[in-house]
Amino acid sequence: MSPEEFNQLSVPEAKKRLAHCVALESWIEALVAARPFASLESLLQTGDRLARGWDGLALDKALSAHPRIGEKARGDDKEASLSRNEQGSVQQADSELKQALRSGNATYEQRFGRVFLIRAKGRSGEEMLAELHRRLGNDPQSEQREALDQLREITLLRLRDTFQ
Ligand code: 2AL
Repeated sequence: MSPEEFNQLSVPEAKKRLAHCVALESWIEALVAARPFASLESLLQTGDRLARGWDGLALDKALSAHPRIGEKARGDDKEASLSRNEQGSVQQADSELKQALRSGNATYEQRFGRVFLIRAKGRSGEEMLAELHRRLGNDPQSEQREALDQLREITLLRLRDTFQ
């Protein structure tokens, strides 16, 4: 789809086309309401600006759509297949790395009360494990900020891919 096509869609249809980017109805609605877009760059910029307004509540809501790192997303919907693709590098990982991720995920969830979120695309399993260990040292406030940044990166990558 091109930005021009996106501009022309009905509101419900335009919302449907963005549904896989993030499980946050308010972000999708605001981006659809901000049409028309003169270019892909301005669309992405608006998506990014709107995502910078997310808070902890938004993070908890959006996490429902992100399986743990190392846990294969089930289902045949678009989000599950995007997630499998993003996490491709860990799906090939050896069992030692997978076990280390499982145990790190459990420690993280105990410490912060939510699933560890990281932009997986472009990162190896080892890199994600190192990030997981580093972020376990964060205080809750800095960690929430990092997780929100990662959610924004994942969403913007998915948004960009929607328009190619
Ligand atoms: C994910 C996911 O499914 N895709 C991605 O980039 N990160 N999950 C996660 N827990 O970080």
